[in-house]
Amino acid sequence: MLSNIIKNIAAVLVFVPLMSKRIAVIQGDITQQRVDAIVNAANNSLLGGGGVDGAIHKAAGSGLLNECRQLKGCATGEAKITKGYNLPAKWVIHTVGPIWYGGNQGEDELLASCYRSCLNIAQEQYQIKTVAFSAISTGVYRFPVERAARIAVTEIQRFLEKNNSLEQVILVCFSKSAYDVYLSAVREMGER
Ligand code: AR6
Repeated sequence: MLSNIIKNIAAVLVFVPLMSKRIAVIQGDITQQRVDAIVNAANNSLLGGGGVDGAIHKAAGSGLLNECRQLKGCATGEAKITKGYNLPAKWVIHTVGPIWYGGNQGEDELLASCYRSCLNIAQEQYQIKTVAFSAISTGVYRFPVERAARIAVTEIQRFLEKNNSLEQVILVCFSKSAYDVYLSAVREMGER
């Protein structure tokens, strides 16, 4: 309980200085984010799993799984959208990141494609203004975190440069170590 309060205060303290920017990094639980859309790190079935996928399905309730069943899966690097059901977020964008096989199986391009697909869905189809991403592929799929963070920030920056409809993209990191890595990537690459 106390540790949760401390974590939330820490998240706010870190979040506030970055508020003026369109890319923010926070440490927290994506299921609790009050944004228009959250991005799930799903698998090809879209029928749930562990990690962030399991947490999102648990928090959203069975309506999410019912809608996911109609989608007939999703290819790696692509994305599909559903409603958010019991989540504070109105929408869930489900994307399937690549499994890391050492870097010679097109992993970088597939991960970049995940970010582009999600951002395209957000802006073209649903007029979403705020999107929170999980750290796609960096858990069970074992994508190296520093490399994943650079790809995420590069794609988000490229997109924001060309598109004005999205007001803010938040990178939600579960662990402090992931938070440090994604924040460094944002700072190193700087918002142009
Ligand atoms: N909020 C934010 N981030 C979280 C949360 C949460 N509640 N829970 C975990 N993470 P992973 P992947 C972080 O394994 O590597 C699933 O079974 C976690 O610490 O969830 O893309 C799917 O069904 C890590 O940094 O996703 C697939 O089979 C990040 O989310 C497979 O895992 C991603 O870790 C996808 O693997």
